[in-house]
Amino acid sequence: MTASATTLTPFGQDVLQGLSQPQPTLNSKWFYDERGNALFQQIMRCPEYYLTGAEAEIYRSCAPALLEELDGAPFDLIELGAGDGSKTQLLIEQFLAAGARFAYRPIDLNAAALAEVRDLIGLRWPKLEFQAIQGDYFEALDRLGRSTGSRRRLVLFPGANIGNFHPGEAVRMLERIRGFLAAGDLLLTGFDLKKDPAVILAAYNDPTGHTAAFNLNLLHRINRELEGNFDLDHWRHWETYNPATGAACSYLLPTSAQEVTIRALNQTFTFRAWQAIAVEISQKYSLREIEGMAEAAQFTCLRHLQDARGYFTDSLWRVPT
Ligand code: AVI
Repeated sequence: MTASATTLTPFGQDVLQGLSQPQPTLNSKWFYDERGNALFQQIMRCPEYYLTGAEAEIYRSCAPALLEELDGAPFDLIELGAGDGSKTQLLIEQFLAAGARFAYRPIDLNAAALAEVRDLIGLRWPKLEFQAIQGDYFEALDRLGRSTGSRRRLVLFPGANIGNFHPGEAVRMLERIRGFLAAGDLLLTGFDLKKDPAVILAAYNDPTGHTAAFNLNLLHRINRELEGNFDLDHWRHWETYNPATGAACSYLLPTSAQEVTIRALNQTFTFRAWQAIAVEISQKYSLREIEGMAEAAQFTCLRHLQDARGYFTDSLWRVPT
């Protein structure tokens, strides 16, 4: 008998649903358990994974452009997915040096990451108004409430996290964020740009194997948390990039036929040799496509802040009056 969906954790429910589809799928949002977070930190240090360095370069110099749009008014700096907060510290440094009046309110699912950010901020800038909000983006935004417009909001959505949603879902997500903002509020979103496919493929195929370990960790997680018996020696990470659609996709491939029992789901899944499990999309965009998304989500695209190589953009949008 299949485990009833109501007795399962959200992770279990999602795995059951994903692996039962004709094209088996696992959602990349489950990558980030403790080991997954540590592996992602290693990926961000890989020279091939250019995204982190490119965005840090942008954050190091983008404060004047942001402050100009805020017109000297006090504001809330809300960050969706704070991670270790290191890029945002680059921004905070510049905001404080320019005499800006603001509070920093990072949102993250990961309580440990938020505690680290709180300690860091407390140490460097003890007088800065700070509120960490733990939860998924919308739950946390709900807790903050809708913008009243009396205090401006600058929302940061960094790290190309938007790329982990299919383009249609991404627009719906941006529309939902807009629902928490008032006219004049700003959204700065990190998008990875279309470029030489070889550069993109190398970023998701580092020779040290951190990306492979990161993706395969999802099967480890199923084994650990849902009593699965995936045999990791028979699974491989595989990356593709389609320059026509801009989708970089990760798959997990069994090198021989596999029968996998997941006890918490009361289910056995069979996989033919090389039958892929789709695990992640990392969508790449052109500047034009980003402008189209801004329009579709009813924002005004103000400007693209790019790194010197033109690999990445943090696109600045405003809620129109
Ligand atoms: C978090 N996210 C933006 C990363 C990306 O580039 O899609 C996750 C990642 N997957 C493999 N490497 C990094």
